Amino acid sequence: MTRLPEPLSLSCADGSGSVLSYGAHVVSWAPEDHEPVLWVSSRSYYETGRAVRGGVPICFPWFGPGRTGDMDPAHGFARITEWQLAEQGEDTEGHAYAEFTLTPADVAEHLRETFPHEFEARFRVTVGARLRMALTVTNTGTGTFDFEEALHSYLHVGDSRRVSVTGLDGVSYYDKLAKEQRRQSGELTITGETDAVFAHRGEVRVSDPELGRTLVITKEGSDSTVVWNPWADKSVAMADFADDEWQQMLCVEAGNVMGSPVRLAAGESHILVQSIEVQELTAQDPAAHDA
Ligand code: TA6
Repeated sequence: MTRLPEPLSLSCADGSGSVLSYGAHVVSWAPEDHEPVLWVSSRSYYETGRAVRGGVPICFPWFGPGRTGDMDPAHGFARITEWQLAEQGEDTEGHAYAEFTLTPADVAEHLRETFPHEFEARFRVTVGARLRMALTVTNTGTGTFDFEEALHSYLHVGDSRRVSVTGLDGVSYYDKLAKEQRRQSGELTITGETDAVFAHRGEVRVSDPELGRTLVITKEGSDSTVVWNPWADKSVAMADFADDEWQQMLCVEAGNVMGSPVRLAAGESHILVQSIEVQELTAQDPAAHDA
């Protein structure tokens, strides 16, 4: 295993961030004059062959163990493969961006065999007052293939026990812990290990009374919203996760996973976008929860 090089810095007047070419993995972002919005574990590995624990891992071409339940590595090979930096610079709105590509030629042969299709994945990250991430997958072959994908965003929160997640009221979800379908009622609060895949295309708001802010997560081209917090026991079981760090993070992921894979015929493309903005906490946001 080799230690990863320093990430590429992206900075402009309204915000700054950084991204590794390894996994095209965004590892930091904050609007100007704000606390970091993305979280990375103090115990994260920074070496080839392992995923960085935090930021925004790109899950592709499958999610978790895949729909067969036996795929390896977890969440696919994209986040543990070196992507090619295609371009970087400032866009017409003065925001800093970088764009990476991944094709089968970049993937280790033993991993390439797990997904025997011709594709190009292109990931563009744009930082400013808003973080915008766009993952475009193109079928460059002659057949049709299905894939799963997710932008597995680790958000930095002041205390996960006090946040309130809105935008999911009435939405059906699969509870991966209880292994059953359920329906969300009202705001979602974190009161234990939480691992839920919502059939959901809209906006999610994470109100954080500890940090006095609301994170607004919007998306395009996504039928699945995943919410994950490992809570105490699972954090202790993960070597790359300090025991109490579950209190400072919450994953809200935009994707197309499990029952909602993407199908591409030859020559077709699909784009998945997740954007994150920071707003001050308002009186309309749910009240704080006692920790
Ligand atoms: O997105 C939630 C999840 O699928 C959880 O089940 C948990 O496994 C998490 O991803 C982290 O996965 P990782 O492979 O990065 O440890």
